[in-house]
Amino acid sequence: MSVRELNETNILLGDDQELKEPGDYVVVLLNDDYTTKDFVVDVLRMIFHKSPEEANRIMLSVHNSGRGVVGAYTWDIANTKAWQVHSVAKEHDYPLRCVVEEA
Ligand code: TYC
Repeated sequence: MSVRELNETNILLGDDQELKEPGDYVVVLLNDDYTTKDFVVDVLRMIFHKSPEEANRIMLSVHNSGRGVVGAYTWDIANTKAWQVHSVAKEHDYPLRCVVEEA
């Protein structure tokens, strides 16, 4: 391991390591042909705490372009929200999917 950086907490990081800041992971919602628009709006409101207007805007953007960023979170929160989306979608027999990506 070579020394690349000595950060402010004095943790020695290797070349392949870096400190991630909160909000470094985005939840990306994916379009499909079966999930209803109303259900997607409900998910965006309940799980991501979006306003009705913002939820509708994001839903339509994903519907039209195939995918779209819902928000940026810590790794834990992004993955918890993705799990919640898949869980509630499965409960209602919808194929709605999202992915977590590094920002
Ligand atoms: N394309 C879906 C429909 O026409 C709506 C939809 C929007 C589904 C966004 C998923 O992430 C999604 N009913």
